[in-house]
Formats: sequence, structure tokens, C-alpha cells
Amino acid sequence: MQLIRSFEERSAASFAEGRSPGTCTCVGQEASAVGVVAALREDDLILTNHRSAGHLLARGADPGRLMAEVMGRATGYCGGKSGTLHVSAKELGVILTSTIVGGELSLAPGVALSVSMKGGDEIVTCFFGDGAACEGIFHEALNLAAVWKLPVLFVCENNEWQAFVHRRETMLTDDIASRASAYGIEGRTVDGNDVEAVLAAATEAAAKVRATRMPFLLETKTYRLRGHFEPDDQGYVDKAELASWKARDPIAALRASLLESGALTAGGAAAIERRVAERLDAAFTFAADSPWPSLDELTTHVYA
Ligand SMILES: Cc1ncc(C[n+]2csc(CCOP(=O)(O)OP(=O)(O)O)c2C)c(N)n1
Ligand SMILES: [Mg+2]
Repeated sequence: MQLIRSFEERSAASFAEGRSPGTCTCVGQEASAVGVVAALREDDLILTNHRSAGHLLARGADPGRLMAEVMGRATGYCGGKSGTLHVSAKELGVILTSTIVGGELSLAPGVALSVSMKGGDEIVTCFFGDGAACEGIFHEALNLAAVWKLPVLFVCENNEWQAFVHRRETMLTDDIASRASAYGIEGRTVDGNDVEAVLAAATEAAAKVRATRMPFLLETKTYRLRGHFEPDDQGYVDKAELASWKARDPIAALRASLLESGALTAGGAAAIERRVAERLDAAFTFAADSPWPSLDELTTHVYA
């Protein structure tokens, strides 16, 4: 979680200094990413949305190659062609980052169908936002996955915001998980800022999907602590709302509870931060020093 937080904050700072393009950070949502991804098997597949750095890093992505991709360098996960918003990493089973809101929902049933046709017991996890859950494709994807009995763990990261629109303006209910029953499948809401709660809920949900080959809708309630993208001064955000969620920062909460239980010492916590900082120093240097793709790469991996 600390690696994700620091990666995103450095990425935002690097953009502010003109050294890399802007990104959509997942600051504040680290517990959701880590809790869900930790519940998956290594051969399970992942599709995600524009806030994907957390999912990729939780899956074990190399922060150097990830930053290189953001910077458009040849050493990036997609050779520098995807940038931040379309990263895929086949070796990590991360099939897609979709920046078309709901694009990941439209493709996840197809990926799960291919798993089913091959007879495997992998499951497909599809991360999407509360905004995507208000699109028509949400209905189509969940309905089709239910009717065709496809092993998809749908994970809605409900972070209250849909770009610059609050979810109160686009939905009359608080929960998205309750929509699962409309498709005849199971759903559950969990505190998305409590990594242990997310891990427990996702472990149970993933086991159900694996055993029954039926989809499941897990909703993690969380909050986007930075702007929709960089730069974004969050001038449209209610100050009290932001403050109340800052007080529920998932990393600070975990650190406090581990310190209190004695599982972590202050020195241990500092060591984690130091290790993360060293790793990211090396990663950002690697990315910035990496070459641009060569000109003869211009028309490879694209349709013409
Ligand atoms: C089909 C489509 N419509 C609109 C946009 C512009 N857009 C990008 S992100 C976003 C908000 C998405 O909200 P949500 O699904 O809740 O994800 P979050 O950004 O909160 O993680 C919008 C409207 C887009 N990229 N794709
Ligand atoms: Mg949202």
C-alpha cells in the first residue's frame, strides 16, 4: 500500500515538474487494490480501469517499467505505446487498462468465456468505478455473465466521485452491490479502506466464483483523495467530505492498528517507508534514463 501511495504521489510530483504526463492516481484507494489482488491466484486474470496503477503494483508490477510506460519509454510494459491509461501486462495477467469508462466491463465476460471454453479454473477480476456502474454496459456485462455462468469477480471501487460529478447526482441509492440480486447473483459491500476486511471479503468472493463458476459483485467503499486527474485542485469537492475521508486514510489506519497491536514498531514503519523510497528512487531513475521507442516501432502493434 505504501509502494502504491508513494508511486502515485511521485508520479503527480513528476508531472508537476514537467517530467512526465499526468495520470489518474488511486491515492486513498490502496486498501481496495491490495486486499482484492492479494485474494487472487497468480494465474487469475485482471481487467481494470483508468485508476490501474494500484492494481498493477499490487499484482507485482515493476514500478520502474510502470513509470517507464507512463513516460512513453521503450522499457515500459507496452513499449511506451500505452502511456498510463492503457497499460496491459501479459506476464502479470493484467489484460487491460481501459480508459473508456465501462470498457473493462464489456470485455471481462469475453475473457471469462475463453477461460471457461479452455476448461480452466482461473477467475477473471474486473475493477471498475461507481461511474461505470451507472452506464448501460454494467447491466449488460452482469446479466450476460450471470446467464452464461461466467467466472467473473466484478469489483466496483465506489469512491464517491465520477470525474467531477458526485455519485449522489447519478444514483439514488448508496450501495451498488445490492444491484447483484437483479441479475440473480450474489453481491456484497465492504469497507474499502480496511485492507483486512477487503482481503477477507475478496477471498470469500473469489472462492465462490472459482467453485460455482458464477459471477459475484463486490463493492469496496473508498474515496479518491486526490483529484480526478493531475492537475486537479479539487475545488468542486466539499471540504468536510474530503476531511472526513482523509481521517479514514487506509494506510494511516493500518499503521495505527499494527502499532497498537505490537505487530509493527515505529522503527519498522520507518524502515518500510525508507525501503519504498529507495525502490522508487531507482524506478524513477530507470524510467527517466530509458530510451524512447525507435522510429521503426511506430507501426508495430497497431492496426492499419
Ligand atoms: C465512455 C466514457 N465516458 C466518459 C469518459 C470520461 N471519464 C473518464 S473517467 C470518468 C469518471 C469515471 O468514474 P468512475 O467510473 O466512478 O471511476 P473513478 O474515476 O471514480 O475511479 C469519466 C466520465 C470516458 N473516459 N469514457
Ligand atoms: Mg468513482
